[in-house]
Amino acid sequence: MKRDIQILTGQVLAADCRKTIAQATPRELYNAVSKAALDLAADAWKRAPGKRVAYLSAEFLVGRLVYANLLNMGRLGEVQQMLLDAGVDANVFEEIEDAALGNGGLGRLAACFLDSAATQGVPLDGYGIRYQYGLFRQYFEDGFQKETADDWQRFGDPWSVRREEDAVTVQFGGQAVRAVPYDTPVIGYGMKTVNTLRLWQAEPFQAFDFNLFNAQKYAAAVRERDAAEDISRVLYPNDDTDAGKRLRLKQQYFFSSASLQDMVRAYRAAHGGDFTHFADAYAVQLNDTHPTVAIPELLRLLVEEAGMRFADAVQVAHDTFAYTNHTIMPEALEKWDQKLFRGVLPRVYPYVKKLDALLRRTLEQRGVPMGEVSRYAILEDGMVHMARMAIFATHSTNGVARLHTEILKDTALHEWYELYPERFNNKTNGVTQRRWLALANPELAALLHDAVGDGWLTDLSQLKRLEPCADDPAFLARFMDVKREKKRQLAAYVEKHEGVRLHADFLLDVQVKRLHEYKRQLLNAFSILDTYYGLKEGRISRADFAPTVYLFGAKAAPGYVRAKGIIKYINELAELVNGDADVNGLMQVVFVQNYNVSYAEKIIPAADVSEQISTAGTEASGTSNMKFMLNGAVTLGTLDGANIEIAEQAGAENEYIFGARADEIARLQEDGYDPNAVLAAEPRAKRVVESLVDGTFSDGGTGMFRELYASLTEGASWHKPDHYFLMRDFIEYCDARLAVNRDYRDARAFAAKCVRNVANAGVFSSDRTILEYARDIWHV
Ligand code: KOT
Repeated sequence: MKRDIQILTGQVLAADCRKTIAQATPRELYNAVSKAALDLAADAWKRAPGKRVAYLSAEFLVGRLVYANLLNMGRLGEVQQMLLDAGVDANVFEEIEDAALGNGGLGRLAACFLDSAATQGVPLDGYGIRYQYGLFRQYFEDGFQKETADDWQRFGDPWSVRREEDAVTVQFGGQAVRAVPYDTPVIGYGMKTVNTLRLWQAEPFQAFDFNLFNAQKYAAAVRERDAAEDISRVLYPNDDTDAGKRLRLKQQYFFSSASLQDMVRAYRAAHGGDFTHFADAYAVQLNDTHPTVAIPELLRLLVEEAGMRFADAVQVAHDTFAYTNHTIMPEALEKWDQKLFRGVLPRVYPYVKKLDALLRRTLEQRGVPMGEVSRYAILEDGMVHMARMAIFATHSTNGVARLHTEILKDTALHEWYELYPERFNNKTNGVTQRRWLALANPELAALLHDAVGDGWLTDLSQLKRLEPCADDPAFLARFMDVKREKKRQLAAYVEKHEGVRLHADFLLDVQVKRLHEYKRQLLNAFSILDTYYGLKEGRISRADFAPTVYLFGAKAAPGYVRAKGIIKYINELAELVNGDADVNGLMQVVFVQNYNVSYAEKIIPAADVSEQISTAGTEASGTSNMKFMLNGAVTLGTLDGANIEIAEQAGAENEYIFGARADEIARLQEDGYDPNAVLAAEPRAKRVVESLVDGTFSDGGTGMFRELYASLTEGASWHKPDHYFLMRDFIEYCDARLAVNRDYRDARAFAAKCVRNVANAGVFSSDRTILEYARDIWHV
């Protein structure tokens, strides 16, 4: 019999705070509803027998769990009705902040995979770190980014269960810490499968030293505790770069070792002490190189605790592990100083050395010339090269979009592809339609329900049946109504949170993603400034121009000065444009603060245009591009990452593609590229770039704008001028943007393009991605 979540919630509230649903605070209600739901999921939260996948990731950017879990449990409507009956706003949980245990695409992908695996019945558990503080919260002060700590647990963490009995010990040189798992159920749609997200928290063995405390040496008394807790204190806020810091390596080993100990213990309990068939019980996926230290750790455990020979252990590791590469940015390829590594992990380092020696013997056997060995070696130039270890010691290396995998094979990892071509494979990323369509856009979901039914919730390819609707005026009218409503909702939210009245009747053009030079938010800003001048000076006809809101959301890594300079620049641009009555009816620039998963759920469904403008060959895949497509925005983008496959699926005539392709960029890098020649030949380009230094804008005396200017025109010690080719693509981008604007004026034709995007988004479900991993890599 279906139990009543209302009765359960009432019982929890009565027991915990002696209040009714109508009386409870949002936080009390959140905790009570979550606990009640957790209780209803308990029966389904059982480990099925058979091989399991462990997805090891330093980041799981799950966002807000309560609505998504209720949706998958089939309880969302019931809870909304319950709140309504009690006179409580159905959006009451909007106050509950996201669990932002990730930076961006890599962490959000892990969260989409959890949802898809549970929905598709793939036995996959996530393993990571229970950071006390997630990604910093961002606000603007005088247009500059400021950061504050993200204390996400202050609302409680009702979705997790602490499993004291499963704690393990992780040993660093002289320091031993306890790893305590907190388990969160991962509830598949329909609740047929409930998997587990197991996040480890670092704790001391002793809360404090009593003798020191009695001697009034308080700081010393809690030193051990602080040192242990520091390990899971905070998420490193870098996306696409690596810090190379001691504490970061400790984090990586902490969760890798704890997770493997967990698996080894379970294996031993089920199969005894013979570990030769470990790979039949577990497939372990390494989400980028962050958990790669798991490889020598498994070797150590197999040799020292299971008595296996090293060569046999290597075979087990090879069969167990697989590695996903998420970026070719050279600064993101992890390397650790050998001395640092050995100092932090003296018990593991010998197994790295043995792997390196085995690699060198293998290269010799395969006839690789001596002079080439240094390109492969794990231990080389005083560093431990993690990606090399990950490719050598696993059976699979995959890229995350077709172009990305081709670049890995042809250039970035070419030498490895020559050695092990059979290991390389592509798994184009995807996103979960439960969160990114059903939950974020119930209005569009209802329209789809009427047009093609609900099968798309677990089989997104069914959206293809929507294609004829692109020619149906009645359907297009309803689609446009939905867009209008989502813009209206977004405008209300933006007004509340930013104090800005967003034009809900304008074309909405959006770029939301981490702030990085290669993603080229600065190119976007330059083109907006060019449009501004064009409108003011009559080069662009005001009468023909569809009024546009340009919306940005992005966090910059706190130490990434250029990225912060770009944020300041865009905020200055916003002030100029929004403060000019002459263009107020035509343009608005808004940079929202603290862009995160929950903000994305509001912004993406309202967008008309999805800005995906990275330099071709730099964005491995992108995943927001897929979320926009699914919600019926057209892509204004370069042929980079998954944009290529998006244009292929939707038809290039339904997107706006511009700019140099990856091969041209590679050629320019080889043969030379001179942005100053573009500046000399193209006054419009010159004018917007000069705005960095000619007094148009102020960087508050920080020198940030002059440095950005120099990066474009002179380069720096570590790069040539304009190394992301903004000037190469500037005019083409402006032209493509004007083409979008022109086409938008035929509202119906534009809506038809949007609908064709929705209809062809089927392959970009993470359900498809996860089933490919299961079939080709994990064999489950
Ligand atoms: C690398 C090092 C540290 C932190 C994050 C990264 C990282 C993030 N590497 N790649 N990503 C993004 O991963 C997404 C999911 O595959 C891709 O869609 C996106 O293009 C990558 O930039």
